[in-house]
Amino acid sequence: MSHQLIKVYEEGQVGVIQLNRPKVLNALNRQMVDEIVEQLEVYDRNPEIRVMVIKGNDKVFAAGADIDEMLEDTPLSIELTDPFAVWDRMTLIKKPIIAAVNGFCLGGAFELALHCDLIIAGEDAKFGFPEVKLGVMPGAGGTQLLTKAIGQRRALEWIWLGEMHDADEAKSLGIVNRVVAPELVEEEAMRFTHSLAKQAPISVRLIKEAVRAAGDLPLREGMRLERKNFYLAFDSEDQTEGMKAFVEKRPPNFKGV
Ligand code: CO8
Repeated sequence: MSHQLIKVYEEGQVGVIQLNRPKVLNALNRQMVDEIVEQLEVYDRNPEIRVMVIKGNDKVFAAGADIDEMLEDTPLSIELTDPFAVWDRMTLIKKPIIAAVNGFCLGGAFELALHCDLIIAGEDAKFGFPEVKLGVMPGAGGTQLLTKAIGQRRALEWIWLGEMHDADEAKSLGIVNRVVAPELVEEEAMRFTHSLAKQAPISVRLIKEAVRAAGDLPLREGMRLERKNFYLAFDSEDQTEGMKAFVEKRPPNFKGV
């Protein structure tokens, strides 16, 4: 698949997607979002890939949706083309997705990072939803994902005021997992993803499904799903390997089957 607005490469079992419109601070136009989601789906189907990373460059993750592209939109034009529907497909990705964030992570880009399972950020990262200042609002899941992450009152404050928030604040609220020096973001993200790629891949995806369901399902249904996934793990060779390795006092060698 050829890409124009993202770069794609693999490092071992980690698939990396780099946003690549540096002249406009990686502003996300519709083609770029389509390319990102299509590549995530390609990696999700590729048995050689166990974890994915989405990153910007060392100065900026992305400064939000492409404002120039939105200027001509009318209610009917976007109803008919439904450009944000592609975001639903991101919620169906089964393998882990890690966002590596330097610099601005605003608007649609913050939504992209919130759709990821974990965020590793540099001390220079700035998160926020400035849409209110443009007379609009988040449209790719921001009101839902931020609210689930930090609760209604704080989410309203962030989205109403449209201010930028630094990485330490985002970490203290549970939005960001790890904060490191700006020049170490990539290294830390790759270190993390390579160690995650060593875990049993079937366990990792079953865990993702169960944990993500906790945000949507009532407790009893969530527990039912967890139990089913636990039972399902016993159909994998990796379950036998993991338990055998423990008994034999050696590290496991997981194959993802
Ligand atoms: N869209 C288009 N172009 C942009 C964007 C953007 N979001 N952000 C920056 N650029 C362009 C600038 O126009 C400028 O281009 P040029 O050099 O041709 O003038 C270039 O990038 C560099 O930007 P600045 O000169 O402004 O750089 P500064 O360092 O002075 O400022 C800021 C950086 C503060 C990040 C500033 O660029 C800014 O405020 N950008 C807009 C941020 C914003 O409002 N983002 C939200 C957009 S709305 C949105 O995301 C809705 C989401 C809906 C669903 C998601 C769909 C993908």
